[in-house]
Amino acid sequence: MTRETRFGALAADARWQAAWDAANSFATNEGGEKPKAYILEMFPYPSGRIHMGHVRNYAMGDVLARFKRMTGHDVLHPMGWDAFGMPAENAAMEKGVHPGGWTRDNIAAMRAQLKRLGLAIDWSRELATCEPDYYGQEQALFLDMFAAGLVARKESYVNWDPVDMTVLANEQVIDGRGWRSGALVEKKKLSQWFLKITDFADDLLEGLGSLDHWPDKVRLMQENWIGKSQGLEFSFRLAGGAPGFDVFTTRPDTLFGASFAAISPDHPLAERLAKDSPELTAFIAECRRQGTSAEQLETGEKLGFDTGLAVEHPLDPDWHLPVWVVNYVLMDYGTGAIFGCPAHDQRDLDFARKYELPVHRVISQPAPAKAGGDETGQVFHGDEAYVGPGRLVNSHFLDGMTVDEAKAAIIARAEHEGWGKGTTVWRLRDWGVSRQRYWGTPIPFIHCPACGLVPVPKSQLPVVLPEDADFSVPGNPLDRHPTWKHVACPSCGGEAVRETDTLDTFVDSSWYFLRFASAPADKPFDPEVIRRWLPVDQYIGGIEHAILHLLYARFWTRALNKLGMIDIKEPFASLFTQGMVTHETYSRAQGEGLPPLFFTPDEINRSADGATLDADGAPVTVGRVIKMSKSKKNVVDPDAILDQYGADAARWFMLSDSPPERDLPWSEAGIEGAWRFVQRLWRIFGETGNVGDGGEDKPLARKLHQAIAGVAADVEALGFNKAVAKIHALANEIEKAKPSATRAEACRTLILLVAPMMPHLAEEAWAALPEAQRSTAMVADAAWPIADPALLVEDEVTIVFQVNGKRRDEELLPKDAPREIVEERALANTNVQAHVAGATPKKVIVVPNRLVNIVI
Ligand code: ANZ
Ligand code: ZN
Repeated sequence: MTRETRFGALAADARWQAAWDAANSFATNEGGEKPKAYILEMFPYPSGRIHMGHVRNYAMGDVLARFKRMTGHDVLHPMGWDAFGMPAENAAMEKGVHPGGWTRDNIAAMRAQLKRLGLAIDWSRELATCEPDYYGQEQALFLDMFAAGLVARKESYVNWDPVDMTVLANEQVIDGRGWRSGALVEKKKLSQWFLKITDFADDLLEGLGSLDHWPDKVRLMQENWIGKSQGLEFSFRLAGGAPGFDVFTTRPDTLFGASFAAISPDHPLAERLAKDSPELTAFIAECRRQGTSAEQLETGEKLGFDTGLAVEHPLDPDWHLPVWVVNYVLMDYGTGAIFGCPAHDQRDLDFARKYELPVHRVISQPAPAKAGGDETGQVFHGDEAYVGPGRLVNSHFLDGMTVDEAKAAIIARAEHEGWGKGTTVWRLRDWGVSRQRYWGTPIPFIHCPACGLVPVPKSQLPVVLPEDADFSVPGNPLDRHPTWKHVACPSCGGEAVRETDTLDTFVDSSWYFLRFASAPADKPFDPEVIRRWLPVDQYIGGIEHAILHLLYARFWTRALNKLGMIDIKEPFASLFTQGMVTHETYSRAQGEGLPPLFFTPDEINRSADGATLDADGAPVTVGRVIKMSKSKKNVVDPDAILDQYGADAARWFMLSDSPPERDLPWSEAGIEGAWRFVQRLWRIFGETGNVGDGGEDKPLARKLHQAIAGVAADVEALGFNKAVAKIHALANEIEKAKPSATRAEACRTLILLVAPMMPHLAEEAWAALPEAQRSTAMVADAAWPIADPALLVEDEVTIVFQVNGKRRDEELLPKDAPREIVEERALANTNVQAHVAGATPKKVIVVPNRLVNIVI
């Protein structure tokens, strides 16, 4: 092969992608003997086109997968599609296309784009969750979970999105609005399917402790989401002695600071009282119209309705507290009722100030140092609740205790006197998986008027979605389909109807990593095969999945473990959350009341002092560097970049500039730089035959072997930008060095070092090597070079010479040289002598391998 002087990236990309395909290079070695490495990036939603965030995510995973192959692992590196969900159905409603056709077209387009990146993926394992061979097995698992008591059907208030006409999970309600439609969410009572994730609350919490290779931030977010709270549950009696209601508190220590009791608008007592009170009925309706997200309740306006009832304080029956119905008390947490202690709870304080209720301090507050003693006065001032530590005050027998001591004392007393008990409550709710949508996994149940709820027999799976559905009106097309839901009852044969709810798409992504490892036709997976591949060794994805997806996948893994289908409990041994790809924005104001008009980076001419629009040459406003998003038009299309620079430059840039967990600001200069470096490497690789006078170059050999070890360690730790820096440094050293056998060897080895990151360039350079210098036909199958340990240690070190603690010079000396020699060299140094000026040193301090300090 004659060697081009420039690397032709586009031709090389196509050539090697075809070669890997033809050789089946990245097929998983099922029954292999080597250690396994399961490398997984979160699978994409097939929205239509890949974006730079995908490129970054998949480039990272790919480097690791290729590196693992080179370092002697059987690698599983699959790809698939999280293919159910609303956007397909919206496209159906807006454009009249079928969700299935839309989705499959998108998959084809995105697959082609991903292939252009040259990913080392075992495409034979590709799956799409919208295909019956996948969701049918999910239905089978759902039935297994039902049989094991992990599925429940419950009446419950749900978040109803009136635009999408579907139920939303709490986490899909953002600021009281549907996450997708932006419509104000309403509360509605419906019979829903639930997965009993709360059965595993304790275990999911405890398991976090074992996830040493997960970011602390993600573990903390999960911990908060699970939300274990320990406290006291006790009952209030209505004044006069009639039975009242139970409350839950995490701060029983503040009981003497109570100033009211509050119940949720959904509390049975509120509903009972509302029967005789139109005002209360109206108030409750108003509360239901409001959002229910935690954030909204924390910061939104506090609303209350005084019922006129009162309860007895449990420690003093003559002390009566008014009972209010309050919007920030949720029915589905604790008992749906609280006592309010405004001095030490911000929500209660906001509420008390608004409705002019008493505010009593019961925890002393350390005063600022200059003001002297702690604040202990009973009347609490200001609008900021004190939630910090302190000793109990104004609290009878609790006075002087710490918060923890007082909690224990109250719980002991309540249990002794029989009016309350210590309890644990969880923030985690059972997972409502019902969606009133077409484009999802049909829930495999049948409602029979005679037999009730009947599971679809496994022999009748999959329950396949009907192709002909009508999307012309909102609502659930399955529900109004003329024939699909009408079936014979599997149990009595009578007329019955199918369940028309489909599963939340988070169910689809809760087990796909198992199906990648093993996908038999007749069952969800083969446990034997799973045993080999799971857990996933490295999972890589966005921080936006820190809570839900990861928690649900951890739950499914536990559920399947409980069913005896798998041995593990944690699906992802190591998790990495990568940063976003960002870009500045370009816009022009369009006048009052109108949103600004945004422009894409290619419509812009950017210079050091601003930016102009190519079309009219007039300036545009340069905005902040933010996540690339279609709405702000600050996107760079991966295809255009691949057309211009090829895959390797794009990959290299994605890996080089920022630590992978941080945001990566896209820049023209950055991709240009990557492109130039590709060409520079190509020239260096052309030097593999240039041995010059043939001699050995020890310093270069040392640099080379340090790079081999260093790049390996960095890639292993996902420190890609550091690995990139080391490769740059080695390239510089090679260019500086005179031709030699060592240099030729370094050029050859450098091909291997860049191979995981720039696989096309590496293949092209490898192929140009003489046969004898190639261990394998393709770099994709080559082994990572072995670093010579003897060359990893420096045998010379720089020793700093000081006189009276001031640095005067330095010299290169043999490592671990004897003290006398180091001292002698220091005293003989001319710069040192100039400062010693003939004086006799009082002392000579030698720090081995570091410095000599001459004290005169
Ligand atoms: C009295 C009190 C005094 C409280 C005080 C806090 C501070 P976490 O930690 O999140 O579990 N609470 C209990 N049930 C509630 C419900 N259904 N809706 C809204 N709030 C509820 O929160 C527990 C605290 O939140 C409980 O402790 C209760 O207020 C409130 F100085 O009781 B506390
Ligand atoms: Zn029946």
